[in-house]
Amino acid sequence: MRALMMFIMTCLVLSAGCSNEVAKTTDKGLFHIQLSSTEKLLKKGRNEVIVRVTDNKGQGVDHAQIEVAPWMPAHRHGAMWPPATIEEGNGLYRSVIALTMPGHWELKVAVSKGELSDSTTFDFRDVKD
Ligand SMILES: [Cu+2]
Repeated sequence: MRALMMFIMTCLVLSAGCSNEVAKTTDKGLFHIQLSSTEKLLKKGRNEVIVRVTDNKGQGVDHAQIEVAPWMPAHRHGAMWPPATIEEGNGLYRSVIALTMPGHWELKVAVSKGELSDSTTFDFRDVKD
């Protein structure tokens, strides 16, 4: 049991800090958001991130408004440039996120489509240079 807990904890830490793919369901449960990158998620500087948005049936959500907002809680500031997000089709959106410093960053991703809007916040505890 203890070993299992350790295993789960390690996976959680890895999925938040080390991998280049993370996924979460939005706060109201309306959408599922997956972030992925060919490089580490996230690093200081320029990050090109694919945002995949699916609904509760696993279908890609097209023509949604996607807002990506980085925030550094310890210093109470965001990014110098708001991330640009471009729709690619099939529920995929490409976002360029420029982070000005290493450290703990939060990334709030908000999705709105028609009457529906929902968001979630991803946590990146150790953004490196
Ligand atoms: Cu800062």
